[in-house]
Amino acid sequence: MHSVDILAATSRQVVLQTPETQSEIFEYVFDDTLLALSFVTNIALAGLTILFIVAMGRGVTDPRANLILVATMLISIVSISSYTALTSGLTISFIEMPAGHPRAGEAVLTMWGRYLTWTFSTPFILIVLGLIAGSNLTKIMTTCAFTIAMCVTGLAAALTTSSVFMRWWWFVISSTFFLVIVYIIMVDWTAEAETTGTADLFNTLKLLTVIGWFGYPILWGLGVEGIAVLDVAITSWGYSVLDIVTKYIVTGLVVLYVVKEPESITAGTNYGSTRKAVVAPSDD
Ligand code: RET
Repeated sequence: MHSVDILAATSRQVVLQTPETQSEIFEYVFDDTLLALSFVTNIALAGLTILFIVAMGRGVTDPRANLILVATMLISIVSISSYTALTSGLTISFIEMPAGHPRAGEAVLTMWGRYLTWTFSTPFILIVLGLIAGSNLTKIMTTCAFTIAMCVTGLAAALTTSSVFMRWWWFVISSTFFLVIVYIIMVDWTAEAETTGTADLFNTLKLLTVIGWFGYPILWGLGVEGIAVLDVAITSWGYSVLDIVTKYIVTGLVVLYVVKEPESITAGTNYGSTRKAVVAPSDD
């Protein structure tokens, strides 16, 4: 073979090994059926969850109950966008791992869009939990700020290529923020839910959330971002299954409770009004 042909063949192989353009990444995702299914399943589930909330929430009149329903819907709205971005290859990159990483020097598929979009979805999960517990604005805002910090530093951990130490240092920072959230859920909100009268539902949501959320850093550590004992498709399915528990199952339980508009979560027509005398118009 002519040396130019050999060169062309070799470079084609390199392109095949490390997809770079968005369309190459798109093709790569669909060549791996398991990986593609981990995305597409979640698009379908997020869509169904949105329809479920709309169908179930039609007759709800209390503004606080509606606020909880809108917040649950936003979790799935972010999710459908997040998984669409992953499927299209927009938020996936092949990133070269630094020396000391088990796959050092290799370009590894990184679903960085996951960490980015959790920044927008997890605050809504916490708003829902905080409202169900009957907590105050300060604590709800605190958990939202810490989850944003956790996700952004998690994104930094995944994208850092200068040194393995720095990747794990970001991981430690992110985990510290995570523990603040766990503390507020386990201590403050658990006690508040008791007083509010929502303890039954809250305790179930708490278990699903706290146990489910711990799964994410564990997967990060075991997957290609961390010590790389799990391959990309398995890691991706791991995250997708955790998403099913922490988003759609949590949403389902919340919606079934909230649509009955029990006194423990309602607040009357004046709730959230920005003017003193404005109340919702009555039906008569
Ligand atoms: C990372 C890695 C760095 C350390 C920690 C993490 C935690 C992530 C969590 C994500 C939860 C996501 C959810 C998404 C639903 O849409 C970023 C993996 C602590 C807890 C619930």
